Amino acid sequence: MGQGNAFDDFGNFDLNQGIFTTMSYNDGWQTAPHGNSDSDAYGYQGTLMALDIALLQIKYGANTTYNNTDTVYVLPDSNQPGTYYSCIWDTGGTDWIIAGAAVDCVIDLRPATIAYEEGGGGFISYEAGTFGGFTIAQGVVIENATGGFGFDNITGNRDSTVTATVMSFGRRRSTEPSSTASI
Ligand SMILES: [Ca+2]
Ligand SMILES: [Ca+2]
Repeated sequence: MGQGNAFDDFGNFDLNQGIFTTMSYNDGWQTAPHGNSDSDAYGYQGTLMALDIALLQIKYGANTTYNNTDTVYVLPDSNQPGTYYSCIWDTGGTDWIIAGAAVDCVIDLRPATIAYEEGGGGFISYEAGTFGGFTIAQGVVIENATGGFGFDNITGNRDSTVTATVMSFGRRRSTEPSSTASI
C-alpha cells in the first residue's frame, strides 16, 4: 500500500491510522487509493473514530439518542480547511450517505467490526481525490446510499431488518427514479 516510509507502521490490516483511531500517530488515511493529504489544512480525522468510540462505549456506555431521527450524511467533495474524516454514530431513523459530486465515489454501509481484520476500524466512504469521508461505528445502521455522477462503488450492509437502497446517478448505472433525480 505504498508505505515504504520507515517511520510509518500501519500495523495489522493498516488499522494503525487516524481514520480508524485518533490515538494513532499516523494521521488521516495514509493508505488511501488517492494517497495522503499533502496539506496540513485537511485530511485529518476530525472526530473520535470507530475504535475510539467502541472503547469509550465499553467504558462509559453509549449515547443512545444521538442522531436518532432520519439523518443525511453528505460526503465532503472538496479539499479545503474543514475537510476531514469522521465516524458516524447514529442511533436510529432512516439514514443516508449521499455523494453529490461528479466524481467517482465509494460508499460502504458496513459498520466497523471492531476486530483484527479489514473493516475492524470501519469501512471508508469517500469521493475520489477528497481527503475526507466517513466510517460507520459498530452497531450503527445506515439504511441508504446514493452515489454521484461518477463511477460509484456502493456496498450495502447485512442488517436483517433493512435492505440497503442503492442508487447511483452515474453514466452507466442510471437507475434512479425520476423523483429523486435532483440529487
Ligand atoms: Ca439517524
Ligand atoms: Ca438508521
